[in-house]
Amino acid sequence: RMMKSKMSCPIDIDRLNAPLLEIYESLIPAEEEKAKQKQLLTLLEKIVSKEWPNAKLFLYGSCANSFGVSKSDIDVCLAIEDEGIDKSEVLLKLAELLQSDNLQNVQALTRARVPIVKLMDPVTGISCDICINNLLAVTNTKLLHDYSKIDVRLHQLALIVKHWAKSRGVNETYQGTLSSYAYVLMCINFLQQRTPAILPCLQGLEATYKVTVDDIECAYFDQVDILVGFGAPNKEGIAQLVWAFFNYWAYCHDYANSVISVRTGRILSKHNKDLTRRVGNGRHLICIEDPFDTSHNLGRVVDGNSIRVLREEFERAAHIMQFDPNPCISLFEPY
Ligand code: 3AT
Ligand code: MG
Repeated sequence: RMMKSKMSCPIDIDRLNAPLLEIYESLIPAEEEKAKQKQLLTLLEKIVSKEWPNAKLFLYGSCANSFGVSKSDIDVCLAIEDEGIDKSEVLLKLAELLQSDNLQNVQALTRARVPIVKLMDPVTGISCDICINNLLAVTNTKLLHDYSKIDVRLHQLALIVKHWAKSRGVNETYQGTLSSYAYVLMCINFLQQRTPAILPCLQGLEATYKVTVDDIECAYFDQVDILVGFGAPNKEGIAQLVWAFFNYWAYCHDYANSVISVRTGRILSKHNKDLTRRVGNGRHLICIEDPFDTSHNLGRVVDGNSIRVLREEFERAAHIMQFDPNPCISLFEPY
């Protein structure tokens, strides 16, 4: 594999700003979709409170972290008193209640890695996954949302990268490629690394928000309103950033030795991390540290075959951004 880290950005790259922004705008969900999500959440709250009066429902994932595109499913977390509950029993009971309230395609997946109930609401047409007490996901959702308020280029880059990943079939964790969550973390870390930096490291600043979830202390600076404008000294446009993002992952990233770390705002060396010692799975072909659960590598799903697929896709994208006369079409061509 040729290392082309010295590849320089095409001088006319800014011609792609307008068409990329047009694609970005088209990905943003309409206001009425938000209203429908609210409507479904209200219905679910009504159903749940009858059986579990003290339970709470939280939205998490792309419907709450701001990185949702139109027609996304929604992710809901049922927070319920932990003492002596059996998650499978709760899920089965929940499925029964949903079914009798006319929700469609209700399915309890009690043996999944993250056990959930799936459903489709025939009134709004929205599909939904409900998990139980996954409050770490609710907390990382807030972190991502807070990052998104600092500089709009994160929102632009992440929606474009997610759209690329979905179009190219590399957003499928069950096939060994990366989750949307992993791609957004890659975008955040990438913007933390620009010079001058476009994003700060929120976990490196004085903590204004602190919660302990599953024995993990989650703390960071969340008064992001005062950080708006942080990235202003950096004048890079979206086209240059998309070019640089793919160029980085195609030719510059040291897959064997580096860990992407939003927590520190840096790229760490694998040798200073416990990731390599984690039992049960020796493969760490790409390392993306979870910002709170730092023993968790979001790249652990990637195997010997899918790393090749991923890297070929990064190279394809970098090549298109460098040479293709019409990158905004080729980049998102279905695979
Ligand atoms: P889509 O728009 O649905 O593709 P999403 O942001 O909802 O993107 P996912 O469906 O991949 O992302 O995941 C839903 C949320 O679950 C995102 C994140 O808060 C949490 N999450 C996902 N994967 C992990 C993980 N491996 N570790 C911790 N939290 C995770
Ligand atoms: Mg989702």
